[in-house]
Amino acid sequence: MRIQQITLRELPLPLREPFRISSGVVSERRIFLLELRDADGTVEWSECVAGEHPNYTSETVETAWMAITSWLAPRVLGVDFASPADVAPALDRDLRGHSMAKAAIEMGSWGLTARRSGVSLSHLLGGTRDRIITGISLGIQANPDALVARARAARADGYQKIKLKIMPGKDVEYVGAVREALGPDAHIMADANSAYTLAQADHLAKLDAFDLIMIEQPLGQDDLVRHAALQRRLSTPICLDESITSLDRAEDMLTLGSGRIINIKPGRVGGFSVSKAIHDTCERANVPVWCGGMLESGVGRAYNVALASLPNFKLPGDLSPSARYWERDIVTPEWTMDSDGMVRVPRDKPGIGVTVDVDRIDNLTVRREVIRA
Ligand code: OSB
Ligand code: MG
Repeated sequence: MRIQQITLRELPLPLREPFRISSGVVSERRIFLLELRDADGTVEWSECVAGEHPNYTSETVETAWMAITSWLAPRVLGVDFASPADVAPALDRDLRGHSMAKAAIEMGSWGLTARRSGVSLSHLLGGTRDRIITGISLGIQANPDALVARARAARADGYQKIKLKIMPGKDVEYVGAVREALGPDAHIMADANSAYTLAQADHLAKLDAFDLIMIEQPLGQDDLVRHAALQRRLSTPICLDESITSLDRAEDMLTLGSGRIINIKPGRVGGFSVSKAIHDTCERANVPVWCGGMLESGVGRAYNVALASLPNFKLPGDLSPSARYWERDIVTPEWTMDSDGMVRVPRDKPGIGVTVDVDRIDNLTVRREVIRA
């Protein structure tokens, strides 16, 4: 593989409804796409999942755009890579941070390689699943009744896991109302996006009463030590999201007992090579993983679906179908969910398995930059 040209594009895509987490709200995603062109003319698309504001990680669309154009793209353009596994080390050498920017190129290299080889991305990664168990992530609502209504609708749609965003003041009462409404068999979890401190451990322990499958990232975004202390006080398993930024941090979690589950988002850890390494390490340690989401368009979703087809992705992913997010997605076919809450892995199609609707993207694009070898 030798990437000759990378085209960056930004296109605003309004969410069907605003998505609120403890640290902020987004109503319109700034979708950030890369189009990678190989020396042999093959093209594949990837997505940079950086946010509008630095409220989830420190990266944003602006910082990622700068990192890719100034530092990262020049490291891969015109360079022969025997394997996409060689791309991450080339991007990481003496270049700290910027994981989502790196991941957009690194994952694109896997997509491009799959496309060139005529195999599906899932096959190239070593995936084994044909269908992914699917969950939904419900944003913070104005009151418990509004959340219950959305949770009921999600259950009726077939989602196999319902994740409730929480924050201080919108937690025990909200989660309790959903458990009460859906009954004891529903798979429910909560995600705090770092909204609590260890001083609130007694309060968080009240969530143990609701038999949640996990609580995601209750404490600091870079914390492992306090999560270990909190895990000793909770019966509910802690799942780490923000805190796991590398294979080292995943190993630290296992060593310290900071959690029992990992949400792998390939953008957060710098791409597929690290995602696979975390997956393999967790598999050996008997720790299940699942694939999180960043409100991706159908392009980013293709990468998440391929990753989630690896065997230790044992829990439902935040991989909802296109219609949960968008009036209309930018890929054909759109991502759909079967009535039993499963998303199909396009293992019979080359590359990422969906086609980008280029005419539509051209109309939506508000910023474009081409970089050549
Ligand atoms: O914490 O998992 C999170 C979206 C933006 C930032 C952080 C998170 C999320 C989600 C969305 O939960 C999941 C999805 O894409 O459906
Ligand atoms: Mg999360």
